[in-house]
Amino acid sequence: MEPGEKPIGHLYRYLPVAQGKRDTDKKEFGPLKEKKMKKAFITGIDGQDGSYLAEFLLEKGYKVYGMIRRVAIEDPEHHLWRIRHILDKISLFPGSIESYPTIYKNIQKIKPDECYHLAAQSFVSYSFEDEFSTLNININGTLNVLSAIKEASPKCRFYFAASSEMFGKVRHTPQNELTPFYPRSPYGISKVAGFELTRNYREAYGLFAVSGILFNHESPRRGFEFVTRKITNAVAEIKLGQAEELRLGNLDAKRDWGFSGDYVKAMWLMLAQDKPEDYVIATAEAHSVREFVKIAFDYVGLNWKDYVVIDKTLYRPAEVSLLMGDYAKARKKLGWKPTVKFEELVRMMVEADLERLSR
Ligand code: F7E
Repeated sequence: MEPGEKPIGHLYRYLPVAQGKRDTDKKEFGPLKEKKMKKAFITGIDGQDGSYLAEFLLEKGYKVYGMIRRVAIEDPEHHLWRIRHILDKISLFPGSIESYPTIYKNIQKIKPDECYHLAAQSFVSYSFEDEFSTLNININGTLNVLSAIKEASPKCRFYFAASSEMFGKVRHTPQNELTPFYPRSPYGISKVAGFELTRNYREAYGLFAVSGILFNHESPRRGFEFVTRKITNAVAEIKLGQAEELRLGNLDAKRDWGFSGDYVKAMWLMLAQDKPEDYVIATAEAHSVREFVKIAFDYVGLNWKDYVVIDKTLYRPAEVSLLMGDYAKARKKLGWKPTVKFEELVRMMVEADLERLSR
């Protein structure tokens, strides 16, 4: 917050550091305890993964800082619903990954022990419509965060949210850390650039910087534009008589879908290792969009064929047909494995949407 600027609504109390109110923190935790607490800085804290990660790190005893866009502060009900329940336990800064000065300022002030860079334009479909902003935000955003850490807090451990979309058109299944990249979308290309930047900052400047190559991961907090949430939300609406059909694109695409809550633990484990290395995080199972649809409709006792309409305009100009990850390295070195199976994930999401829409 700039000097002289007025606090924005009730978020005033959620921005203690940004407003130079650090003694509030001291009162809460005491100077000694605060010193011992690890500090984590999360970009994209208001997204699906950011919210689970913030909860996880709070439970581990971290002091959690997040950067959110000014638009989120202006409209917290709409933008901060995933972290509403922990707003009084975290410190939020307004800022954008597109602006080097804001990131530098925040990182210099906080001096975090760990930085989780999750913020991005993450909707693959949209990246075909606006490839310029996707590449700009995702590539420059990652460069800005890496550079700010190098300059302001070089001991800070850095996590980059890479993606299975980097594999794109695959020749071998399953994919692991050695599988070559062949991205099929501006989004995938931007993530390859972020992955390479992360590697280069590790090798050239000695940062503890790692990439988690995460396959699709979902939850009841998933954005409504992604196919899983679009399906579970529509299934709940149809069941409750609030909608009549569900329009979808390619039902044959296969993905390796896991639970976001499991995947954030892997991010933390990657930064807790002695050596910085990249890891694939997945479930090693692939299912089609059609299977997801069928299980979701079956769960509420409806036949999906009566409601799903194929809409060719929802097909992508270049599709990724099949992704399935081999997480053997993460299992061996991090001791990580997924705990939520595919069918359980679908049920969890349908149940949550039914519950929300019935309120
Ligand atoms: O699409 C097909 C679509 O948008 C999955 C992001 O988190 O995971 C995600 O990327 C599949 C595609 O996710 C619709 O063509 C059919 O084959 O849910 P999605 P995504 O593109 O796989 C990766 C790992 C990331 O890193 C990304 O950030 O579903 N599909 N019909 C559809 N997809 C959508 N969105 N909407 C449809 O109507």
